[in-house]
Amino acid sequence: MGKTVLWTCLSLLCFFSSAFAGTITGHVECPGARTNPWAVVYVDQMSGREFSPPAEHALMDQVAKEFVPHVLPVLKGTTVDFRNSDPFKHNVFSPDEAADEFNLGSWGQGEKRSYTFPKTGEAVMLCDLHPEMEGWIVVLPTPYFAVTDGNGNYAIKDVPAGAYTLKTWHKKLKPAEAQVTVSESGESKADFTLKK
Ligand SMILES: [Cu+2]
Repeated sequence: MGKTVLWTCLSLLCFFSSAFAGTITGHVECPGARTNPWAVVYVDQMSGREFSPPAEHALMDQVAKEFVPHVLPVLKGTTVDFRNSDPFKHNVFSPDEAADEFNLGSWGQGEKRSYTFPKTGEAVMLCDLHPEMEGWIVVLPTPYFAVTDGNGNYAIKDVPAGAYTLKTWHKKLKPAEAQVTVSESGESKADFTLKK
């Protein structure tokens, strides 16, 4: 088989895999949220499918005594870089099981330390130098997830066609779920109203 044939096959494969993928969009209503509610919407475990974590690291920054972004969803096995962008020291630790109750230590401006999240679950990120700081890493079973924007809207792109359970995560509100069917083209919709 010549190179041209191989490239044609690869191109067709790319074409079909993108053709049979859709977008899930919707709105998440969060009682009490006046700005971005920072809700996560994700496709739950797909039967018989395991996903390789991305080679590229995710980033959680520390800027003006805040974890940025406030909520970072990642696929299980993803390595997150924790960067300090402030001109003073920060620490990162988590009391949660999903982060193996780590304490990464303290470091100065421009430096970063990394951690690979081995299991699904939520983990709060805290800084023992600034008790007001709080961020969240949400470790998920599939790469199909999104965080709500400032209006509570979300869009999960490139989801392969199929029927799935969609779930929500919010730091204070109860999880909700919905069944969704992604067609071979176009958009599926799922709105949620979360409860306390
Ligand atoms: Cu700090």
